[in-house]
Amino acid sequence: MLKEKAQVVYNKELKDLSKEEIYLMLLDICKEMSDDRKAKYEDGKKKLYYISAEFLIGKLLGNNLINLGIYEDVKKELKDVNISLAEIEEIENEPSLGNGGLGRLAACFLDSIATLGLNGDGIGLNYHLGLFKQVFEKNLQMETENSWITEKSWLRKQEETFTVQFGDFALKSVLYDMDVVGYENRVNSLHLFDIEAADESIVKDGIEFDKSDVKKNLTLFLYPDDSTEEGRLLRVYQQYFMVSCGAQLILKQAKERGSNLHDLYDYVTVQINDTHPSMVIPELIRLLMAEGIDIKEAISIVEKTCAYTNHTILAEALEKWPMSYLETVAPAIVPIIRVLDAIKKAEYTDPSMAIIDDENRVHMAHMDIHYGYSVNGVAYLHTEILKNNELKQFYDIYPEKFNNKTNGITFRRWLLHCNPALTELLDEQIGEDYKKDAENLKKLLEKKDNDEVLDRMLAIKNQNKQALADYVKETQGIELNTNGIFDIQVKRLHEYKRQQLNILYGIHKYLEIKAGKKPSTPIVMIFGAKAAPAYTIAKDIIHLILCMQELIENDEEVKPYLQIVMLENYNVTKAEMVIPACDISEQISLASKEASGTGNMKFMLNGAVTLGTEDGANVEIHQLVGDENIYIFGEDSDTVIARYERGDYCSKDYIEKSKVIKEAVEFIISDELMELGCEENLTRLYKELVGKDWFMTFPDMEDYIATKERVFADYEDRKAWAKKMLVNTAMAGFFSSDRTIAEYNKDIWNL
Ligand code: 26V
Repeated sequence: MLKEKAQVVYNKELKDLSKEEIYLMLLDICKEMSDDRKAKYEDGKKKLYYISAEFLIGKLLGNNLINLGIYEDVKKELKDVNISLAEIEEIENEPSLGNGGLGRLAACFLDSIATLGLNGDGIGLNYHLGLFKQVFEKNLQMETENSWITEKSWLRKQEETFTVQFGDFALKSVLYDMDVVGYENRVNSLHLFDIEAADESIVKDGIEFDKSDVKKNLTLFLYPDDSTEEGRLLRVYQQYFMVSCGAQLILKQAKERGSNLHDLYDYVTVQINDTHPSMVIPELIRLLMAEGIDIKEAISIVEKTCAYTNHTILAEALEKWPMSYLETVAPAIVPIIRVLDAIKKAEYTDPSMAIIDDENRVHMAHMDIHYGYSVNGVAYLHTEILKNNELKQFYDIYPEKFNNKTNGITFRRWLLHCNPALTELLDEQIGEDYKKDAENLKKLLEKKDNDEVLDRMLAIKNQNKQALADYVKETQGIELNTNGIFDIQVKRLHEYKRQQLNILYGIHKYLEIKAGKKPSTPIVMIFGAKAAPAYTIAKDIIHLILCMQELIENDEEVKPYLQIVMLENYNVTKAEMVIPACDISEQISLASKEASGTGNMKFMLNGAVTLGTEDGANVEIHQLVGDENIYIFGEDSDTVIARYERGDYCSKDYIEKSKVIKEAVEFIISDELMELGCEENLTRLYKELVGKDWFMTFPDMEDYIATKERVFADYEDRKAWAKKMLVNTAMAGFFSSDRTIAEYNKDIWNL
């Protein structure tokens, strides 16, 4: 196939093409094949629109080749002329359209929607620079722009344009579509809206730019810094632009499928991914009114069309926009929001349920819950906390709206693509039907006492560790000790995720080794995390990790036993390297705070054993694998929630009570670290932990240390460890996003 194409396109032999030429040729082949597939599938009557500020899709070439069913053929044809497909895949820039779990979930969902043959598209924005690129300088995180769009890419420019009217001006949209290729199934679209005049040249110095120049900056960055009013306004401009374009597209397509708009809910369902797209509710109402439908009917149509997913209980992450912002950005929907608010205020007097509060702020989640037909959390525990605590007042009046949809991940990317060796072993041992129905992974349990299978699982893990080590050596010049146990925490940096707890353990271990107590197996602690540019304490935690990395790197006494390494610019591409190489998956959030987590599922699938709190989807992992195959520590969510309610947490009490905690915390401001790091940052972090510690690092710390010692001791028995690995992989089927999407469809979308 490639040979002929090389002749036609470049008039060259395949072996003589450059990597770039091969990449572009494969891009074309994929597009042609997905066009053929698109023509084969019917649209049906009802269509889902998954609307989201983020789609963290990762590189697409490998994934699309797999889903088109030609990955192995292409790989072989290239190998025959001595070209590695992996090297071709490296050419592609990773799209920078997301931040973390929320955006990656949206990407996994699109893959599963198409794979299950459902008619459902994504709607989002085409950020030119997306999320910043992280670079380390002097042990500090610096941010630079991440320009990812190339002349030829997966983006396909469409003819369709819409106009969005803001308060003082209007902007015309440009639409780019990307194909979403299902695994041996239909092809859907990800619609990414943009503006023609987006101007990357206004970005100066790192990621600084004029936040007020909306006509040029609207689609430059994902989550522009919101520490200033102009930054916050820009976020609202982005959100309104996204939902207005989306709503216009939705209505246009619904009419094309035969809707008269009075019956919109028979033709359309809109899944609102967190609150960033919440303005789609009043915008749809507005557009229906513009079509001659009266407001009462328009509201009742939209109420049956929109469904909302909540992804966090953190108060600071639940969006509340001042009414004045909406008056500036989207004055046309302000009167509608006032009506929506008035209707509910007349019915419910509880001020905690108001859409517009007494400070004249609009609570986006409240609007979603009142006017959506479904509200779901993303893991069992999370949904329970929403129902019984955070959103209890809403659950009391709308119990029928609340439902749980435990998150999932696509096995195409997180097993088939990232771990071909494990995939091959599975194919050989249990057949390939797990690829279509992930529950079949359970067949692997029958091999639990098969020494050959266990040895091969260990060998594959070692091979993946070596591959990661090679990559880290090449990209960061650091040599990982592949004889060590790889203990990994990769995720956005946030205090509730408690990277600080992990690095305090690192300090504790360092001090122990210094005092002569050496671990039998070397410990390789790996971190990867970006901190929001304005999140000072998160950046200080990165600083501490990097200082510890440097301290140990230069300490020949400690280095053979302990390594601390922070990967620069952690992203989907790096995740695909890191996850298959992991022995211990750190999922140590403060119980009740991590809505679900999805990294935990990826690690489990790839045979890592979880060390975690009873939080988010860890609870379900625990249930599936049993006590023997997971390490649970720390206080449970009820205890934590009760302590927040009492408001009597005092970190000093814990620090003073425990020698190990005190020594580790004091080390943050030790001479050794002050010499390597910035006094200001280290002191600030120290004071934060000693004086406040809002996310309660210390009540769990002694248990964390003790549990980790147990993990390391158990790791010494490799055969027993391999069994834990096997059980984790075998039981991961539940976390396939195909299962999650089938549930969304059955309970919410009814496509
Ligand atoms: C947003 C913000 C924004 C402002 C300041 C602090 C802050 C903290 C957290 C967030 C998170 C927003 C929503 C989100 O990304 N949630 C994640 O969604 C994943 C997919 O459902 C889930 O696995 C993660 O547990 C959850 O944190």
